[in-house]
Amino acid sequence: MTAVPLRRILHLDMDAFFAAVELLRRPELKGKPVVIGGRGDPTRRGVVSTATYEARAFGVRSGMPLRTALKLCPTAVFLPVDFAEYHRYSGRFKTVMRSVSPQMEDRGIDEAYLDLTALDRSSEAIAGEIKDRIRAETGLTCSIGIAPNKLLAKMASEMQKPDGLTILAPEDVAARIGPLGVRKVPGIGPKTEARLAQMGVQTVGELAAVPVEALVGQFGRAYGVFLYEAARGIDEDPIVTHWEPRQRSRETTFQEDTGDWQTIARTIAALAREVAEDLRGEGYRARTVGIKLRFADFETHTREKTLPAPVDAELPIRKAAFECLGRLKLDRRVRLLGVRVGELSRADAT
Ligand code: TTP
Ligand code: MG
Repeated sequence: MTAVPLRRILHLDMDAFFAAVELLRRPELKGKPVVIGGRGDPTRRGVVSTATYEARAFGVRSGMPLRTALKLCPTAVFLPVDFAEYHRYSGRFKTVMRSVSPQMEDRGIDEAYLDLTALDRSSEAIAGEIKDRIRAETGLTCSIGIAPNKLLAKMASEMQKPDGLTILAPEDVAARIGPLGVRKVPGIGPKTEARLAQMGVQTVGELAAVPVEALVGQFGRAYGVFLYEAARGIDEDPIVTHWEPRQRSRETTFQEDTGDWQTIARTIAALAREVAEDLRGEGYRARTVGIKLRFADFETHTREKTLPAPVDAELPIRKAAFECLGRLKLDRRVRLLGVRVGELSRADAT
């Protein structure tokens, strides 16, 4: 058996995010119950996106109808959702995180993971710096959890909201998560909670006492094993630093400049095939195909074609590349050729 290296994962979650952003431009509302949702009119249809902690004290929760929130807290101020503004702030706190380590996993508008394993500063120092810089650059607070994996880090960031910092050392895990209700485990929702309750299981510690066979029998193999491991704080999910590429290209510089049409044609075909393989390997399709051609004197030309529909097959990409090539006058020796595809979309998107 190979030893799994101990990781250090940080999870950051912004506090009352949409509401906190709204308070930045309406500081007079600080300390008051404020509810963000829909068009901000509680007499019309819409649900609560989030609420300040003052409004939560009245029982207001994300996802409930605005009307219900109004009944629970008639004195609350209701404001409409302004996604564009929240996205701007989301970009800012993630820029701070990425500057600490590029090993960041974006988990949506108000949370992200960061892999600290390779950093040689203490968890406290890193968390302190991130909090200070986010506060300085946005005026917002966040809660941070640091633990040996993503599952535990996310549970830790919830433990001391708002403006919290919770560091779970491996030896503390059982004692810290055992007493929590099973709903505190990311991946356990209300239905699983209810089924576990029927089995007499309310806490993570009680879940950890259930044999894996019993969980697999109840919930199926994949989810049963997930529950078994989660109850022990086991999670090997890696950080996924995925980002959506906008284009893919391949190019090649000839060892010697060439004026030979056969060589140029063969090269374009080979580059088109490589680009198509890249696309399929990464699960994307492209809507545009272009070529780049640099002559021996470094004069560089590009041509691009937009396809009627996104493609990831070699043939349409090669055809389009040759069409582009046909639109260039090959009157000098060529130094470099490239094929580029753009306007990428996920191949699995409909
Ligand atoms: P959360 O992080 O769940 O909530 P929060 O940031 O408002 O509060 P907390 O301090 O407890 O983290 O969600 C982040 C944002 O996502 C939240 O501000 C609004 C939005 N959201 C919805 O629009 N609908 C929902 O049901 C939830 C849960 C969140
Ligand atoms: Mg949040």
